[in-house]
Amino acid sequence: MKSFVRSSALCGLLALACACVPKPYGPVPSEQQLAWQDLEYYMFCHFGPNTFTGMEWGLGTEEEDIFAPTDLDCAQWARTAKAAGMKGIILTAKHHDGFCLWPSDYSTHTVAQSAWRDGAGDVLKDLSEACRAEGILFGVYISPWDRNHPAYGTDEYNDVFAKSIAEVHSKYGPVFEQWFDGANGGAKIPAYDWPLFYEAVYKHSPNAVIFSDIGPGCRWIGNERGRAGETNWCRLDVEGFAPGTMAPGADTLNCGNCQGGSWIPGEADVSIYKGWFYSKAGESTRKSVDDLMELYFSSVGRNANLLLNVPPDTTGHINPADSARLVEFRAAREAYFANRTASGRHCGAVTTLKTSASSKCIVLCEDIRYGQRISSFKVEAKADGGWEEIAAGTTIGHKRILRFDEPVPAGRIRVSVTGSYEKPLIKSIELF
Ligand code: FUL
Repeated sequence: MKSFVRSSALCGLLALACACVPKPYGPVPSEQQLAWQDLEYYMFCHFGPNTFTGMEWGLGTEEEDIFAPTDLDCAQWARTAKAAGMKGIILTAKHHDGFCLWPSDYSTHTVAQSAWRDGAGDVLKDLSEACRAEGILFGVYISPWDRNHPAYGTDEYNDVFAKSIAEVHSKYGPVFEQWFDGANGGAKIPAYDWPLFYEAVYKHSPNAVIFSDIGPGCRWIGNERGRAGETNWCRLDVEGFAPGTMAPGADTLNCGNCQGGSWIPGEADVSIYKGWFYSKAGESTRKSVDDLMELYFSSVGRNANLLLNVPPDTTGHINPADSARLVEFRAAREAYFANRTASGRHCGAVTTLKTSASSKCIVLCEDIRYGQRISSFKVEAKADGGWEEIAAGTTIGHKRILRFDEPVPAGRIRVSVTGSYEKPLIKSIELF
C-alpha cells in the first residue's frame, strides 16, 4: 500500500513536471550538440610539413623527411590546453599537402615514410593518449583537399578518403569533433561523397560533432577572425548547399538563418598568430591578452564556440611564450568574471534583479534545449528619473555577453524580452 501511495505520488509529480515541459520551437540541438555548445573554448593545432617549410599551404611534393620535430611532446600540448582552460584539442591529422601525421594504409606520404623516429612515430597516437591522460577531448581535422594523393580528383578518391577517415577514428577515436575544411585553392573539385564521409566518422565516433561550412554538427562562422555575428542563430538552411565553394555566403554563416531548417551552431576559428602554422616570423604577430579577450566576447559572448589555434613549433612543443599568453588570457577571463553582482532565473518577459555592486556586463543564457526563440531584448537600470536603457541585443542562444558602456552602479536592473518567436526561456541571467 505504502509503495502504491508513494508511486502514485511520484506519478502525480511526474505529470506536473511533464505539464511544464515547454513545447519545442523549430529545430532543437541533439544531445551531442548541447554538450558541444557547453565546451565553448578549445584548441586548434596546425602541425605538419608546413611547420618546417614556413608555408601555409604545402604543395604536397615536400619530402617526407621535412617533417622532423626534434622533441615531440604531445603531453605538453595537452597540459598547456588544460592549464589554459580549454576543453580539448583538434589536430590537423592531414592538411591540404596530404601528409598524414599517422602511419596510414591509404597513403605513401606519411610519418611512416619519414626518418622521424625511424618511421615509427605517430602524432595522432601520442596526442590522443595525452588528451585522455589529461582529461581533455581529442578531435581531428582531415582535409578533403589533398595535393599529394594520386587518386585526388578521381571518383576513387571518395573511397580512399572515407577509408582514411575510418582509419583515424577507429585507431584514435572516438573523437569529439571532426573538422572538414572547405578550402581547395581552385583545384579540380571531385564530387565529394559527403554522406560516405559522415558515415565513416559516425561508425567509430558516434557522438562526434562534424564541422564544415554547413555542418551537419556545427558550422563555420564565415571568417577566420573569431567574430560571430551580433545576431547569431543556431539555425541554418542547408538545402541545396554543400561545404566549400557551394556553401552559403559568409554573412549568412556569420549570423545563421533565423528560420533555418537545421540546428547548426557556429564555431569561430582563429589563430593566435597571423598564420595557421608556426613560423619564427609569426611570433611577432602573437595576439595580446586584450586581443584574446575581444575574441572571447565576439565568439563565446555571441553564441559561438571559440576554436583558438596555437601552432606547435619545430621542436614539437607549444612555444613557451604562447602557453604563457594562454594562461594570462585565462587569468584575465577569470578576473573579469570574478565578482558576480547578481544572478537569477528568468520569469516572464521581464526579470528584475538587484545588484550588490557596480556592474560592467550581463551574461544571458537561453534554454536552447527547446529551440532558439528570442530575437530581441533590452537591459535597463533604475535611475532617479525611471528606467534607463543600458544595453540591448538581438539573439541570445547558448550564451550572450553584453558589456556596458560604463559601470552601472548597484541597484535594480531589469531584462525585458522584446521579441520572441515562442514563450521566451532564459536559463540564467548574471551580472558581473
Ligand atoms: C582554411 C585552410 O585553408 C587553412 O590552411 C586553415 O587550415 C584553416 C583553419 O582553414 O580553410
